[in-house]
Amino acid sequence: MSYTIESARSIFSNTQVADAVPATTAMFDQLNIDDQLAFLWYAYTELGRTITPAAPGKANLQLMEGIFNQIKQMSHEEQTQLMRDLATNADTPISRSYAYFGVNAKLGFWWQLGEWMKEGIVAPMPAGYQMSSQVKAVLEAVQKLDPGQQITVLRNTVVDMGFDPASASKKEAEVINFTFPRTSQSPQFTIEGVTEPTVIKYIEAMNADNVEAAVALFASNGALQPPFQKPIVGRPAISAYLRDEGQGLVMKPTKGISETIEDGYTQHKITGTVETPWFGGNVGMNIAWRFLLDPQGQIYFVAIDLLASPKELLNLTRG
Ligand code: EQ3
Repeated sequence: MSYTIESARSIFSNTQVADAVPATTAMFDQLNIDDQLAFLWYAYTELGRTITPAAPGKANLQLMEGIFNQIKQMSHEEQTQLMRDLATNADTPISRSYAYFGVNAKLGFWWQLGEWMKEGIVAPMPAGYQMSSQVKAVLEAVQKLDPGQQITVLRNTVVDMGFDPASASKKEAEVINFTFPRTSQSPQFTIEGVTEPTVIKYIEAMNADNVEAAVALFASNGALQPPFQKPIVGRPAISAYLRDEGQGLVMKPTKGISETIEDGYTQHKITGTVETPWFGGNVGMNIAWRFLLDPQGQIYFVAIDLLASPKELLNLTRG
């Protein structure tokens, strides 16, 4: 039997992923625009407290200085309109620039606006604002999630903002990417039950921000499937994706299982936690990597899943 990317997606198919994340994001999408912005404010005032203060980085924020200067010169009404425009994907110059930010630049942009809202430099939440019952319902849904799932909901909302006329034609050079310098050495890890060198080299490369080394482990037609997304196929696309979203992550896999299947293919499921540079050790996301290696030991497919519960870290059966 030979594999297709589509058939590879169902290896270890009994893995329980955090479906509550897309469900809660869908609830958020139903809110009207002012309720969306209010929800984000309240969610952020709770979750934002655990953001590592150094995370956005002065050098990174400088990349957006031009836009920040424009925003600071706007009236509060104009600033509020800007935030609405971003959230409604309206076609405005700033909304277009935003679409060319990498994911972490988008988060950093909002982080700065949030700080300025606290200081009154950017329009704060109106005094006397009364939360609608819809906002309350989404906040309650978010409170039920584990912290790794909560920050994923928050991140998804920010990623979907801005006006992007042709995302497919985005060139890597045009994207503003943040970098997260590592303050400590690469984390040490041992994966109980897995000795496959490709898997170990992948984690080592990612923990050292060595995207080139990580991408070289993929077959030329290989694919990487991020949580709740479709597979990204081919080395150039995987490389662009990892440069944008894979930087500064600390991956701590702990357990796994390896199996030889047909025609020399092997499959490996490993579980553990992943930390983003935004929250550092304050939030450990429960993650599974499902690898399918071809007979040459190259990565034909890897799915990264955000798990439904910590119990899923122990689910290493084939399913
Ligand atoms: C200003 C305010 C508060 C109000 C305004 O009305 C609207 C908004 C939007 C506001 C601001 C909100 C802010 C500042 C929100 C900030 C949220 C942050 C910093 C969230 C960060 C989340 C990061 C996450 C969930 C990262 C997850 C990464 C993972 C799971 C990576 C996994 C990977 C692995 C393990 C691999 O092996 C390779 C690929 C991949 C990258 C997928």
